[in-house]
Amino acid sequence: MKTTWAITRAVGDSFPRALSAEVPASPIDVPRARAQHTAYVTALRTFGLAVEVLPADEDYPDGCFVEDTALVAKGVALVTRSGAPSRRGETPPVRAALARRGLRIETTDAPATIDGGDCMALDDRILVGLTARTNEAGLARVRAVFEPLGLRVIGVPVREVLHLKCACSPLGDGRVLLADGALPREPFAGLEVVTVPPEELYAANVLAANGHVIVAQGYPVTRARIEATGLVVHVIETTEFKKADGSLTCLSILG
Ligand code: CIR
Repeated sequence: MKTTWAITRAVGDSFPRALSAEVPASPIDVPRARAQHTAYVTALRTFGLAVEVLPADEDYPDGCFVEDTALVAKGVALVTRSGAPSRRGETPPVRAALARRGLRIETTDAPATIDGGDCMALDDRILVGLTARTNEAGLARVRAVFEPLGLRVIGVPVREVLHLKCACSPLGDGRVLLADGALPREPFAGLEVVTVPPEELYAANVLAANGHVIVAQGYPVTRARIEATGLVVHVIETTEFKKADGSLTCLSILG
């Protein structure tokens, strides 16, 4: 299915205070993060997408990781309630942008928690990672919203990584990229799987749309395996987002 738009959110001056599991070896360089974000937005535009860049809100250092705020499929946007309490205020401008696009808006209430990075929407199913950020009540909320629309919703236990999509991401047309050995294989049944070797785990998160794929710089095996499928690969530096446990899908919501 053709992707026509993307919502992104600018990198704020407060980005160095973003959540991260470990203190990075060097602090986040905001101008460099902005240059990397601009390269990402520019690439999305060359894929034929209308890209909206929402302004940063300095109260929310993680706001550029806009993927976590909503799950979009079949004309519906489920606005999430992050498992990270400091991120729960990020949703209002994203919700408004999604409503302007004519999507039906659904919401998430306590005790459910969902991070969009735990949700992988494919043509026939949505995989939902059960993590420290997304709980069983969150999975039940995804089921309640999307199963009536004909999508299968499958819970996937996730260990070792922050979000489901740290270990897998859609490539389009029934293909997925999957870190070797990181997740159970049953939820991926019927899909063409391209594997990522363990030493390139970070590269398992790519952003795909309309036959194009953005891959993080520095992961040659993954890049070659994706190129071998015939998809057009664009390589982008993501060093500053990696310092805050982010990568490529997390920087946009697509529809
Ligand atoms: C966080 O811990 O929430 C952010 N620092 C990183 C979120 C990355 N999001 C994503 O991969 N979907």
